[in-house]
Amino acid sequence: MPPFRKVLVANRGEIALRVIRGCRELGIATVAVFSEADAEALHVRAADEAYCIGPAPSAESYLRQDVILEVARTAGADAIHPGYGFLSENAAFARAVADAGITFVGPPAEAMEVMGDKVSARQTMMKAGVPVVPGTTEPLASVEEAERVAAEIGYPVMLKASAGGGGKGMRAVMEPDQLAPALRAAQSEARNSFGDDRVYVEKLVQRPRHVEVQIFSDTHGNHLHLFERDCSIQRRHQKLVEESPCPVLRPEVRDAITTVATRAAAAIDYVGAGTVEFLYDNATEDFYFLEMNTRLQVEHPVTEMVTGIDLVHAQLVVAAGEPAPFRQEDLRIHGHAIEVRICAEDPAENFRPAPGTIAALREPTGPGVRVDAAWYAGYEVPIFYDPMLAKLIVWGADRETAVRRMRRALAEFALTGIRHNLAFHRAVMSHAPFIEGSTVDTGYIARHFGEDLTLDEGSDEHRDVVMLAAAIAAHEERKRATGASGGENTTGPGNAWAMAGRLRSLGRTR
Ligand code: MV4
Repeated sequence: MPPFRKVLVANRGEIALRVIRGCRELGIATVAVFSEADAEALHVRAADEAYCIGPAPSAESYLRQDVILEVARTAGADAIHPGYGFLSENAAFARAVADAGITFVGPPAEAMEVMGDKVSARQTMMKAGVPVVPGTTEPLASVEEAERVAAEIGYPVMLKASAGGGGKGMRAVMEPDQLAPALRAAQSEARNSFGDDRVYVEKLVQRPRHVEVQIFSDTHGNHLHLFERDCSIQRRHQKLVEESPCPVLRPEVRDAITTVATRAAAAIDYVGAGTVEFLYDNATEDFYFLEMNTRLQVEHPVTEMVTGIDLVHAQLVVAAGEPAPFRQEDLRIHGHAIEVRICAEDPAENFRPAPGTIAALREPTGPGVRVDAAWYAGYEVPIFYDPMLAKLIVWGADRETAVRRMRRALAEFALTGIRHNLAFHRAVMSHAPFIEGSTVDTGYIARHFGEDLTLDEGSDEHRDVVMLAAAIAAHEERKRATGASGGENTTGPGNAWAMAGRLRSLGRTR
């Protein structure tokens, strides 16, 4: 018996398609919503029903709570799955959905509110015995107070905006005479960015990893975890590479951090899939609560690959009031998984978003490879939304195998017509410090690729060769599909690979 008869997926792109697939596998009918810019999107084609909810800008479509609720009523949806981003952590929307007698596939609105406010999140965690970075939660009232508190904590310290997020309004202060100017700078940035200049101070965790724990709770008081993910490779606070398990976590530390994460879930009567984020100190093995995300995350496939659990199936089952479809004692980490986020960004232009139309596309497949994407040759990448188009996830019996497999999959990937960051990911997967793994921390990209990371796309001959082969293959496939005349198919897909090999060898002889 499916957990629901019909589910509206209030999202777009790869996550909308991923949720639609999960529903279909459980025998649940699906309703897609789309903006005018997404009329030709794959998630629209994949759903059983689809409704246009407004013009391209998110504020006029994917964030229009009233319109989405109206579609849910009209279509007779029993539940709404929000995906990530958009309305996924909007407490008012979660309440409005429940008030309409429709199930919101996610946590209670109260849990979103507690975790949505940095101060209440920190206070709730401290009460629950979850380690937080030593420092204050109350905003600093004066430079004198800042100097006193910083001296108590001990330098170096980190100034943070109370209304902040994603690194805005943050200043590291290495010694006392830098504090006053740094405080003024942090307050000014916070005022300009959030209209709120409150700033507090914490002990600086130097060269931290971003380690997060996948948690999963049901309405029967079960608060479970599905181990951790290391998401330290970020650029301007945007994750680019994620992996599980974290390459340096010892079993005792894994037990401690996952126990603390499930304690955090229990403390707020959590329900559904969530993530507790920590700063992990490479030097001391200490970890400190950063924030809790009350939604399914972009990088959830990494956890699915090492645990064998389908997190969307589990979300739907638990949202229907059933117990979690797995027990903690049955969960294990099997092997190692890595995910890279493929974005329509121009590496030669400091990775600014670079939409366009996909000309040819060849996704890698083969053992241990998964691509979560909602694109096709001819797809016009809209300018209105996040530039992340797809995720390439690989699984291997151990980390070395997973890295080798990621290199193989990235080499097979062909994507022409738009600028993208595949070359960056290929560089990381061939980069000794990443392969060795123990020195990776949140400063990895800045340290090895420079603050303003740009790559010379043209330097990747191999990519061009594979692109050429894929474009020829796509041309041949179109010719065959249209029944165009032409002798023996001499450059079909298989031959394109052979051609790529020949061209590659030419490349090597140059
Ligand atoms: C820190 C920190 C070091 N020490 N707090 C960045 C954004 C926000 N989520 C918290 N962040 C940090 N807080 C203390 N006390 C270093 C960072 C940080 C970071 C954290 C996680 C992932 C990527 C990061 C990149 C730069 C800085």
